[in-house]
Amino acid sequence: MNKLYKKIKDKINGAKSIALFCHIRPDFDALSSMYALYYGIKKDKKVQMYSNRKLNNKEKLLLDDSLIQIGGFNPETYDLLISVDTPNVERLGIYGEGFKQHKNTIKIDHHQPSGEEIGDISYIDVNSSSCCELVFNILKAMKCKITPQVATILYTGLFTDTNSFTNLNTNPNSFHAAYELSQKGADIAKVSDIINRQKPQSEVNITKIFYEKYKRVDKEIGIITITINELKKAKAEKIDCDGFSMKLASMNGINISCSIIEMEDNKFYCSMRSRLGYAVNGIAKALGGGGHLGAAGCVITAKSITEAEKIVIKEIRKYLKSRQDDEE
Ligand SMILES: [Mn+2]
Repeated sequence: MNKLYKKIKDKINGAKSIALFCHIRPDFDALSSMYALYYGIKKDKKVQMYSNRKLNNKEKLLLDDSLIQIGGFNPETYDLLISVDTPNVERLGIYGEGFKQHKNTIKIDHHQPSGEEIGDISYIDVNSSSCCELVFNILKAMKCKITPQVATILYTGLFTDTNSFTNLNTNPNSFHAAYELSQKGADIAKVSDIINRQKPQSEVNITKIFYEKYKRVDKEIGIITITINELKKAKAEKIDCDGFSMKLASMNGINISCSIIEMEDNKFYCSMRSRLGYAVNGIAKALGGGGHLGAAGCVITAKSITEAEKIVIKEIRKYLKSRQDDEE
């Protein structure tokens, strides 16, 4: 067995009580990685999952929300802490400090390392299309039973982080994992149905605003800004806007796209996508965030959404200019 897998296996087997964490504003890959790990290892020990927010209605169709705890975490009551899909302390939100100070921690992630490192042991594979694939590898190495339920959960993270196997991060291992999970009884039809065919009305409402409002800058940059008022008008939340940067990047001629969603306190959540041959992780990093080559994000503090937009466009232009210079 791979040395790293063995180390992780020994740590997990040696612990009696384990707490699991994922990143703030979790996506399906983050939650699914945590849930699959939970089901895989809980057998003879106390395992508790923590998150910064409750599950939404869509997530509840695939994951049991009664198993997750929001807040109220005491690091001393656990022998081992494990983070999934999370590159740094900041992305752990309210759990960051406790995690950092704990003496026994593992990090399992597929993001480019950025910010303040976490984990005494790190299993990082930036070439993996989802964190769920890494958790799957660990569970296999530990000879944990992969039930159809766990296979379905792992498949959900893989399916969503590859955007239904269409993102640029999709690779032979993604399909191999999908094949294996399907063999282990993952309910592929159910996952497709929940992820792609059950758009809530709130998402439809805010998508209408998206199509009315999006714009192109310098022909090749796609931008959408969504204010708190627009979210309210559409009875929508940030999560309903999750596909916007991808929608922009799928438009002919757009090489870099960005959705800017207003949050509280002059903070703006910014999600970026790029076309093949272009990268957004450097742009996100320059703005204090991070991510993958073709999909990245950051949070910008600005006086207004217009100012946030200017900041992002400036950074995107800087990147496009440097890219041009490299070509010359
Ligand atoms: Mn992920």
